Amino acid sequence: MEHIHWYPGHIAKAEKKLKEQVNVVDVIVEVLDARIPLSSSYPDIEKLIKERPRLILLNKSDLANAEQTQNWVRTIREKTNCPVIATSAGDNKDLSKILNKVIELGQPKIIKLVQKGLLPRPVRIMVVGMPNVGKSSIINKLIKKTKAKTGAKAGVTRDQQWVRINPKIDLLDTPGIIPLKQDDQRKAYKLAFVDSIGENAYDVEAVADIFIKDVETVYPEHIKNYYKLENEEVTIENIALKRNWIISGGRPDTKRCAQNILNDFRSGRLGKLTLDKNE
Ligand SMILES: Nc1nc2c(ncn2[C@@H]2O[C@H](COP(=O)(O)OP(=O)(O)OP(=O)(O)O)[C@@H](O)[C@H]2O)c(=O)[nH]1
Ligand SMILES: [Mg+2]
Repeated sequence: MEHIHWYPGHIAKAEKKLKEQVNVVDVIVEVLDARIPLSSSYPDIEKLIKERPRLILLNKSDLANAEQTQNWVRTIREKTNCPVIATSAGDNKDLSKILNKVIELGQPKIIKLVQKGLLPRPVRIMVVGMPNVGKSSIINKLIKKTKAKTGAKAGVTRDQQWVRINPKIDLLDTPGIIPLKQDDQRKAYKLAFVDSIGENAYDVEAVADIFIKDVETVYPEHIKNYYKLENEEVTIENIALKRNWIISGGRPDTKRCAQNILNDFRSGRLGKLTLDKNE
């Protein structure tokens, strides 16, 4: 398997900034990608956020398998003891749930302040998560304006300030980016599937190759049926030939095909697929 690698310098910088942000908030809203709830999570999150209360969102649930999302909500809730909500950017029904939960999670801190003789204040929250999981979209939803920049590519957000989203909640308007670690290549591949890793860190054909194999494992025949393969083996070459994507010499255009397959998945055209198995 070809290695996916990125720059350690960026990781150290991201970690330092995240620590500074965490220091000034009471409650953390951790955003995971519902299609890969495990691979988009960070094993050391509790240490990273210094054991602050945490609300976990399984975002992009509109792109994930609904039944699997419900299973994952339950599993993660049991495993972490944190509240977990499935969300999607295009749906506002989850907004009041998110607001109520963060107020509830922040209460013990505010009560403590009051016991110390200080005045009560709004709960301070921030959104954290890996690149491209939908942090800015969630912040926009909380602020109710399209103020924080959203973008299709990884690593779009910069600079920060507080935004009062209601009398009880202050939001840090810049999300915390959880650094990717290089030690788990299986995870790295899954993060590449959902476009959480910049494309210069990997070979698109290698990633698409693992992608179709993973999908066939979790959803047998899905790739085969979607790309209308018959008796051919499920490979990028065969999909390219089927689509008539040919380069000079009659060879399949595997590069174009690989990019297209990943785009089909990322846009949801390929269907609602959850690629982390919940066992
Ligand atoms: N289908 C779907 N798309 C979403 C959802 N949330 C975000 N997106 C899209 O995913 C892409 C990334 O969303 P952002 O909100 O910019 O993600 P981010 O975590 O802030 O990304 P970075 O700032 O790059 O780390 C954008 O194209 C969004 O429109 C969702 O729930 N469902
Ligand atoms: Mg962003």
